[in-house]
Amino acid sequence: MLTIKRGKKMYKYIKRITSFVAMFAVLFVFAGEAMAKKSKTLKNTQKKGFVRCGVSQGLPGFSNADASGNWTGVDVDVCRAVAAAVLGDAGKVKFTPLSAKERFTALTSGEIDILSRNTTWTLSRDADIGLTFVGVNFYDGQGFMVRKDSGITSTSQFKSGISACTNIGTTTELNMRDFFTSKGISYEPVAFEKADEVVAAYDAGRCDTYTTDKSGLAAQRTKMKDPDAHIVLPETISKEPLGPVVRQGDSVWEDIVRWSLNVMIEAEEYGITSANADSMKTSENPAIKRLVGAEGELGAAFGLDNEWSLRIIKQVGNYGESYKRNIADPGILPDRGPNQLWTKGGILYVPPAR
Ligand SMILES: N[C@@H](CCC(=O)N[C@@H](CS)C(=O)NCC(=O)O)C(=O)O
Repeated sequence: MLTIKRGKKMYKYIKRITSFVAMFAVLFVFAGEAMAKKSKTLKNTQKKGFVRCGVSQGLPGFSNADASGNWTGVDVDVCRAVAAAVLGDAGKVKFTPLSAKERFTALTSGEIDILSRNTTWTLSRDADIGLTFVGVNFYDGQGFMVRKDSGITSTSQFKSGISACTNIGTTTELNMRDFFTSKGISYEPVAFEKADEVVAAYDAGRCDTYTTDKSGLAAQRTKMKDPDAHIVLPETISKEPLGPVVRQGDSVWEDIVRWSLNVMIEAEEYGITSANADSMKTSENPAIKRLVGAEGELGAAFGLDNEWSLRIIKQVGNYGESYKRNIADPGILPDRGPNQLWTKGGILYVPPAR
């Protein structure tokens, strides 16, 4: 009797231990899988074979399509850099043109995976609406354009009753309100969703001033009937740090986009260009060797190979090359201003890729 009882107890004991072991084994496998799991966005991007990138509806120098639908610009280059890193080909990007008003919903709804469209990093955008800003690819500020023949050379000459053309769904609208309110000037906003409508309205004389990011003024001016008939006033009324944005919740994808941009900036800092990147593999400088994948394993943390950053530099170029090609050479903003490296008097400063 006693032996049977003892046997039953032992059986129960063994059963309990076995179920504990099984439970731990399952947990262990799940944890291991979770750690090895790639970013969901990265996985989907690799499955689709292209990066889904939201851009403007046409802003020369930043994101602009030519007659055959080829997109160029510094914002475009951020998406091309990610494509080079994760797909091996900077050309594998699908661009979705978006108005300022549409852009955030396109990202949060999953229509695009990167928003790279002259978008200002602000607290409420970063914190409130499911977005994460990954860095700054252009430091800007808001300005005003007027017709030369208005005789206005400074915003200090603005008077109540002034009409201002602008885009809806932008920080521009908000800054403009703050600016005029703080100066006690009553103004008439003339706002449109599409940037081309804003430019056309201003160009047709429907408002006294056109206000947006200074980069936007310089870019849109190229579309006007007589660009030389207008001036951009010297004052800058806001901070507009423009940068790429991703959806909240995929930190690996966020890191990939952040570091793709950082690689372009750091490559310029170390003098690595699309032309010399391969030869830099034998550099004496370990920081350079890491950036061109000849030392360290920087790609492993993202689930990428070790040549991801070399491909960015070879296929897209460093930040300076991108700026020159897209913004300086076409004469949009030849002077880099704050968008110069910190080592050359600007404020472009990225954490080290190591
Ligand atoms: N940086 C500001 C303004 C962005 C903006 O949309 N600006 C207009 C005026 S330059 C624009 O990009 N237009 C181009 C387009 O809509 O395609 C923001 O993030 O709200």
